[in-house]
Amino acid sequence: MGERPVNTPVRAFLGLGSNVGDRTANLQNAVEGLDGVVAISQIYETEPVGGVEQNAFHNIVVELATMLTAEDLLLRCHELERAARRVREVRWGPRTLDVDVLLYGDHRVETPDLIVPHPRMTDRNFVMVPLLELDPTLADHPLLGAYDPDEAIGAVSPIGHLPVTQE
Ligand code: GSY
Repeated sequence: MGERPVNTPVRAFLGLGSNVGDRTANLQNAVEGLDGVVAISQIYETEPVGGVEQNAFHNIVVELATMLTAEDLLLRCHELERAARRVREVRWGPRTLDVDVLLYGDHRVETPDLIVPHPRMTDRNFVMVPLLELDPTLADHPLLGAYDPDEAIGAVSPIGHLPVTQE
């Protein structure tokens, strides 16, 4: 895998989703557990993707300046999912919190546990719409394939921002 340059933070993007319980609170709690948050997209209410009948998701994308390696960032994502008391559910089914590493700078990562860029991200409007809201130039990211909103799956609509957290 590509390593993080020593002492230089990496610009990483995480995709977060929830469709069980208080969806916005689940996202807010997760964001509060992250270090190095640079920007947070609006919350989007999104049509479930994956074929299982279930509630609409709330999705956001978060930009980080992180000193973690990609693998440690993935471990942090898993900790946040555990903290949300996520239980291992039906594949593609409902979940209190899902946190995916979408991009890790310009690094390609391929380990048994993690593939970055996230392999299906350009097929999914619930990922690409909040990502491009944060930085439209990411449509030209060297490691991403073409994104066509009309070809990608799942309707999305913005519903506002997470409550601002006071330090
Ligand atoms: O891949 C993340 C979990 N997930 C989602 C999601 O976050 N949003 C929508 N709209 N559909 C989803 N299907 C799965 S699985």
